[in-house]
Amino acid sequence: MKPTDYINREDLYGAHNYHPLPVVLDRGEGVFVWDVEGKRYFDFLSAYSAVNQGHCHPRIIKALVEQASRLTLTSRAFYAAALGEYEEYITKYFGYDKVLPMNTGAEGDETALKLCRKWAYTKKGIAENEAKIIVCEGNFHGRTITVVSMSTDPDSYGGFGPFTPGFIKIPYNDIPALKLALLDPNVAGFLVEPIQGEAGVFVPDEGYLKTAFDLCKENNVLFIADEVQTGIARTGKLLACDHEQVRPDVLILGKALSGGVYPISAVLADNDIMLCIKPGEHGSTFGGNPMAAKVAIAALEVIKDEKLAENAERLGKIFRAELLNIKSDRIELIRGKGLLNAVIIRPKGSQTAWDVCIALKENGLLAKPTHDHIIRFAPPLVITEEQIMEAAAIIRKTIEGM
Ligand code: IF1
Repeated sequence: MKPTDYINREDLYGAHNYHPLPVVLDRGEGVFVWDVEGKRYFDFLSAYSAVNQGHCHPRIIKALVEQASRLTLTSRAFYAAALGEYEEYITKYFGYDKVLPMNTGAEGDETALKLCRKWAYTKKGIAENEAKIIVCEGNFHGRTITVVSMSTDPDSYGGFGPFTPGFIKIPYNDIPALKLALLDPNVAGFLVEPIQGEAGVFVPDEGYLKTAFDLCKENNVLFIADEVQTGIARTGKLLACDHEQVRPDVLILGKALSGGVYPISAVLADNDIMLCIKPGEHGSTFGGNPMAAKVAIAALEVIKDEKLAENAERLGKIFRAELLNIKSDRIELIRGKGLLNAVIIRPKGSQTAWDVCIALKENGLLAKPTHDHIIRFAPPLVITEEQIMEAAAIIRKTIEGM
């Protein structure tokens, strides 16, 4: 089969809810993926930061395979040997009393919203059905109806109404707007991404998260961090909130919690909050299954043992410096933290970020445009200095040649 045969088959039998770059991948290892014709690429998307530990990390795959042949799923109707081990491991790792395991990031966000509402009624004393949660314009938290109800992106919410009520939308990185919204006594939570991914790796001003956190505390409002994309070493710290020494009341993780081998998400909180949800009030068939438990432990061990946060911090600086060296009027701005970076492309004629990504692909590097003019660069965190220099050279050659 030729690449176009694979593409046409997906087109014919799959829903058209994506518009992929025309490359058909078949194999991955570390920072590299190979297409069906055997051509090798640097993966500078890392499955939207799910593959922080690199493709097919041997330690994570070993955990997966071992547990797969032992016990995969029990449901939560019974206890499972692996679950408690994982719960103890992850809560100590991130420093919270409790974890609630789910599968996808969107489910993690949904779980956090439900937890926040329960807490509002049982602890804060808000009247039933009156709780409000503040969210930020430009957010991305997933694809479910409630989650797109929070969205301000017409592509995400358009045509999917009616929507879930109870959200107040304020501009991101805007403390006065947050102060104003917090005047409403029915506010129970503030849900925020420490860096907005979909908005184009939008890094807020220094001090924004800390000030927002303090304001939430003053108003007895839960600070809920969606670290599905920014968490697990991506931005140069274990959590992006660590850059400002903020400890969220509710922490949502996903993506790299599995190293990209399996859908695993989690919500972490202390007892006072987490125990507001009682037996039978929330759950999932697959959430916290034995395979997920073992995979997540291995994925988190790799982050620590291979010092991936430190690597992201160090190589992120080198990478941004290399990008700044590119001599091209096509680059408007470079921004990011650790190895979550974006280049804003200045349009030229009809050429967009998409065309740049096509050219990058031809030169052996995969990246994905977001919006018309932004390219996200987020390689696996196991990348070496030599590899990042090679990748930066590809980006330079490509952009300078356009
Ligand atoms: C897609 C973006 C990234 C997320 C945050 C929750 C979720 C995501 C902060 C939901 C998911 C993804 C999913 C992916 C595109 C993508 C994305 F461009 F849309 F913004 F990563 F940058 N919170 N992000 O970023 O997690 O339910 O998907 O497991 O194809 O929709 P999920």
